Amino acid sequence: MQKKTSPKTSPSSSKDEALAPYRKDGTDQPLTTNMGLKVNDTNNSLKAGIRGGTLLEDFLLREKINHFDHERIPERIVHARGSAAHGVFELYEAIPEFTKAGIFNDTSRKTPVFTRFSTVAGSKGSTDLARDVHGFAVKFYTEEGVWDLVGNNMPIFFIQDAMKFPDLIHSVKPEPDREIPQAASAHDTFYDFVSLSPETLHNHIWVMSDRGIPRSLRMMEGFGIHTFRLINAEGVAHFVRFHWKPKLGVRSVTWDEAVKISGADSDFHRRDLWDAIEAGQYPEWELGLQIIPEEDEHNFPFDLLDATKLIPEEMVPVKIVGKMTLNRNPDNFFAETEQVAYLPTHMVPGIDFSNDPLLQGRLFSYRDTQLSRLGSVNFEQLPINQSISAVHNNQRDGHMQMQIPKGKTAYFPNTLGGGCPFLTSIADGAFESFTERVDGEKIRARSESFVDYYSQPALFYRSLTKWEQAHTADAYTFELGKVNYPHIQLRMLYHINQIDENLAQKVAEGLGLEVPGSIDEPVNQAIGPDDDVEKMQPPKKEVYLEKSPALSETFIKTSTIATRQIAVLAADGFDAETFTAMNDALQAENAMVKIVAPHGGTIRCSKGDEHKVFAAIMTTESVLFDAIYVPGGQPSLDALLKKAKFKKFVNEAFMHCKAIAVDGEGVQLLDATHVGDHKDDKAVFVDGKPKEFIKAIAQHRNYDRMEVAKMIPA
Ligand code: HDD
Repeated sequence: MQKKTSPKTSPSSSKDEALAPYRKDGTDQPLTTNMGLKVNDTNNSLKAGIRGGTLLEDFLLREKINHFDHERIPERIVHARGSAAHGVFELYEAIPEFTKAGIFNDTSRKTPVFTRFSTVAGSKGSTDLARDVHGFAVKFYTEEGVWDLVGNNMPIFFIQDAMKFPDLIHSVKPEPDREIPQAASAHDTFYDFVSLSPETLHNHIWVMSDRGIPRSLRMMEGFGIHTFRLINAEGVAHFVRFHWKPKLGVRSVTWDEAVKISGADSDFHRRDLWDAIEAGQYPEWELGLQIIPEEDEHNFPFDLLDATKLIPEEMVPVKIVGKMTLNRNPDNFFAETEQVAYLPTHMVPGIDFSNDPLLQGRLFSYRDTQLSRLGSVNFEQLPINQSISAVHNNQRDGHMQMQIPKGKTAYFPNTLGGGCPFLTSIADGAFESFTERVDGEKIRARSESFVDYYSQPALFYRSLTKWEQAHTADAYTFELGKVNYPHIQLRMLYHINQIDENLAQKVAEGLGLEVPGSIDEPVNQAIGPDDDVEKMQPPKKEVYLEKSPALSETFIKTSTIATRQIAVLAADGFDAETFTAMNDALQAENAMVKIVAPHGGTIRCSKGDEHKVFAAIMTTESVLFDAIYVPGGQPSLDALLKKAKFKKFVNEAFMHCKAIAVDGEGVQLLDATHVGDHKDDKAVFVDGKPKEFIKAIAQHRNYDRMEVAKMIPA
């Protein structure tokens, strides 16, 4: 057999170019059937007489309806609700000492990416504002093959072993008898499961915190969660955890806003991502690595293979190595966002798995699920899923085979095909699994090193600011308040008390219950009937780090207000001068300034110029905006004061601790609301003050106002 060597491939550097031949554009084209037959009527079926029955012969009718009847595919079993965008990953500095992966060695590359964000529990059409973990899946089309980093916006997961995944998901999905509730964890079955599976408590407290309700998909961190491996050219491995750090900082909405946004605009996140990219405001995340030498594996007070534990950044710093920019919206939601298939097994040389038992199970699940979702083993031939590096192998046929493999041979080894496609040596870039030494007895059990369920939720809670803690306590109270079984509420209170006694006390008060000192059921259902129950009971929490500032949303500092939505409340006759000064200042910072008026269409300023109204007050809500500005002008104020919803708009923004600025007569609107008594608030600006207003918007909220805000009935 002839020995071949790897040719230097020059794959298309751009996924965009690779997708081009698949794009279809009907502009200036005749309407045809699927066979290219031109059509002169697509409105009427073929009938036996003008008022007669439709003929079976009507193949035009049958083709059109038959295709329509089969337009839907099953939604993802989890992460069904999602939004995605194309972009690029650029490396800041090569790291050959850690990995031979091309993507981490060549700073001249612009690796195309396709990134999909999602919620977990809800259906495809559910609200974006569900309190939930958010998926953060990145497909890197690298020159060596596709690498998928399929992560979430939280650095840990609910469970430690993939074996429990179906149980976790069945418990959080709508209850099977009544299919209620949609896209919500606040129900009996979820808390029955969580309270019996204390390994879930860490991810659970993250969901209860503001991280569960992001302001924007562009303002979330992302995490690969599991410990992976980086392998360098010498075959030396380091453990690694992947982090995405958003340039816009981490920001959230309040629960009250989330509930209201779900009604006002349930596509809030999807629209926000789309609009920002269309406006050229491309979201960016830096990629960071926590790198741990193999020999340090056991130097932590937790197990690196346990996906319910994070590695505090104070223990292992995050090394920033590159940047992802999302710069192009998909052309077609179904073809791209729906059909994209992320597989943790889409891996490239220089990166590898660890023995994390959650990751190991995922390695099976994702390929498997595409069969019921996309319907064929050929799903990787779909344009969005194709690699930009050449694909040749002996896999053949199957539903919807799109390729026409040439030649006689579809097996290896062969001589009739000249030994092709041929094998590549490791030195020439073939994938090689890390040669880890494995020695152990076959065993179906959980490692004792995984049995610590309270230390990290407690660390997380201790590391939050006062207002983050308050929101978290409210979220527990809300969620458990929806549980109909006191024994489940009590089991949860028992666990929360192990995490933090003050937190448990607050939640218990809200529920009207006492925190129990003990509970009857064994609380560690990770164990089986044959395990040593005593040994595997959750121990008390350990404090190995008092606080990890990186766990608070306030950790990533940012002063930008780019893409923040500013509502200008105005009507005919608003003051042109002060409006122009404020508008110019906000636009200069790339904020999105939008006039909300008593009616749609246009309004005129004091100079007589026409200004386009973004929304009539009746069609929008305060919760959809980040800040409010009210220009002066008596005729404008007279009109605003006649509609009560403008007052509600302002009261709500104040209650949600947002920045509010007014100029001149604009103060009359404040005086007609609860803000009138709080004009000295540090994020309320009488007489404009664009600079200070901008600073306050960048702070996102003035939570010093929290206690006052609680008293506002909005
Ligand atoms: Fe998963 C989808 C993230 C554990 C089984 N998962 C899915 C998506 C994300 C994650 C972001 C959506 C991808 C997309 O946008 O299409 N999943 C995670 C993370 C996990 C995790 C961060 C733990 C660290 N998942 C996990 C386990 C299993 C699955 C343990 C099964 C044993 N996940 C699936 C799935 C999905 C999926 C059923 C549904 C759709 C898909 O795969 O393509 O296979």
